[in-house]
Amino acid sequence: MDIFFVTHNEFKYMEAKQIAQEYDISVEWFNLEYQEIQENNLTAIANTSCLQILRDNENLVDKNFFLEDAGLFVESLNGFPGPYSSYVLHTIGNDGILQLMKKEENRYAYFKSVVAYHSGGKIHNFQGITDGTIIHEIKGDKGFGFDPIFRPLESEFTFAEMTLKTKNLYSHRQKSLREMFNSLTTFANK
Ligand code: ITT
Repeated sequence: MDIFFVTHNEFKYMEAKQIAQEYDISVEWFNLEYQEIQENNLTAIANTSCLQILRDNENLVDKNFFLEDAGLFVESLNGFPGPYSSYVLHTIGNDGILQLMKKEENRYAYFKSVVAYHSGGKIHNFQGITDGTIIHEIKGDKGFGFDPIFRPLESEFTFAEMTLKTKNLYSHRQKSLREMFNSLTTFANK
């Protein structure tokens, strides 16, 4: 089974490729940077992006493809940056988040991932959440985005201290992707 992952983020693609291998699914990278609408809901953002991509890329209409939208939700910041994660990363960055939380004792946060999978004119959603902690200083140099400040509850390491394979044991993205791959393989075997 061949499916395309529409993303401009190579790290995301590499994570997906590694997981897909376990399911005998081949994921190809469709490297495209697309505009995301501003919305409070990741599923609505992902689905709107999917429809826009279909409208603007005729060559994808008869293809099976997915995109994925993720966000970091910090409890003490009332869920900020959440759906605005890209903007916040590019503006105040990890240092800015740490600064905002300098005196904060409640360090709980979660990452959420929502997949929009297109096949035969229909869109299907899958999601995954990973609970964790915002640590006090940047740790690790692997991965991308907020990886150096986020430590999943089940680990003593941040995502940025983990190899891709280890991040794929804990991440929000591996959960949403596994949901999708499980459903694709179940469907294909029926
Ligand atoms: P595409 O939209 O092209 O897929 P992106 O990097 O913009 O790639 P998102 O919109 O899903 O991906 O991500 C929103 C922000 O959250 C972005 O700044 C990411 O760097 C960050 N982010 C998403 N997943 C992450 C992860 O697993 N670890 C750390 N940061 C992450």
